[in-house]
Amino acid sequence: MSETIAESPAHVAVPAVVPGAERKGLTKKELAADHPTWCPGCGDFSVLALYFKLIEKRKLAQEEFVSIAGIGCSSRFPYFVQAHGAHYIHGRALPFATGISLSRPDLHVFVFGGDGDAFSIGGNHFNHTARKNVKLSYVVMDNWVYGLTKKQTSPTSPLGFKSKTDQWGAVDYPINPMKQAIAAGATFVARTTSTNPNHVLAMMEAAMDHDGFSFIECLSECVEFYEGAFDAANPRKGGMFKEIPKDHDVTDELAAYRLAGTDFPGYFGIFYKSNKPTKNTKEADINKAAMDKFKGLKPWQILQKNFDRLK
Ligand SMILES: Cc1ncc(C[n+]2csc(CCOP(=O)(O)OP(=O)(O)O)c2C)c(N)n1
Ligand code: SF4
Ligand SMILES: [Mg+2]
Repeated sequence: MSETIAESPAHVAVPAVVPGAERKGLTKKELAADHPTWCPGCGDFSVLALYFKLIEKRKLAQEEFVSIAGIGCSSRFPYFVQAHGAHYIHGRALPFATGISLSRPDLHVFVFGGDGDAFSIGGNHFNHTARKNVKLSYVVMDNWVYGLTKKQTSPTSPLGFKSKTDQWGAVDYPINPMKQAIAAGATFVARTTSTNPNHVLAMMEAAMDHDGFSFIECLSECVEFYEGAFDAANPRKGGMFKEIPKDHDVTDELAAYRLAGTDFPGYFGIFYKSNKPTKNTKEADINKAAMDKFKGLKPWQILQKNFDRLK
């Protein structure tokens, strides 16, 4: 009998399954699906490479995690991961991922996307997923522009940014993702930049280990439509990478808010972290109580009980 469970296309490496053998962690080669279609030099490559590293390092098996995204260059992410995932509707990745998180608490749910996806069309979903404290990790690859649709102003574009929608320069005040996440109720709020791989990996690990809604803003340069946007945060380009001071109390919401108000390039690291019961655990309790109440009944009897109650 063949030792592989499925025939796979030649370019996709599926690990052989040997009955009784100890599971080996996935390798980068096994995790890589299609060749990424991003422009050469795009910051998103680095985020993908570090995600592979995270899966490899934490020895996650394919059936233990899922990668979800909305629409945008950054949101193409799940296409490039040989595992479970979905490239969903623009701005709607979080509600879709919420359903997965609530119904499959055994999975690590990772969501990826861009600043437009997260804060424009998906702005409300961002706030509500944060306040509900759904257990999932959300990495926003912030390039301060709409990349896929070729240079429109995004909610994080700085004032004066010239784009196809602001020919004379952006006039609308940008949002501050750290402040927005903290104010919305996110229980893990961090900031990193794709040009610092060790830091990105450390933030992803901490986010994955957090029991709640963990949010990371990862600066990720769009070399095509906003070249040099983050040079000031990159020591190799003469900029500064300043980590959050060691004495910062991550449970102090006001201190986190104050740090988030520092002018660009600002600070990098974990701004805020708190432990609050998740929507997952609260609903699991409710579900269990309901199941106990209807124990031994057939589905139609449960329905009948509900109909009777509505009479
Ligand atoms: C409902 C809907 N509205 C608009 C679009 C067009 N659209 C696709 S991606 C995108 C913005 C993507 O920007 P961002 O999320 O920042 O991702 P990036 O491409 O910069 O990584 C827009 C407006 C769409 N696909 N669906
Ligand atoms: S357009 Fe920008 S964000 Fe999109 S792949 Fe190219 S460099 Fe990356
Ligand atoms: Mg963008």
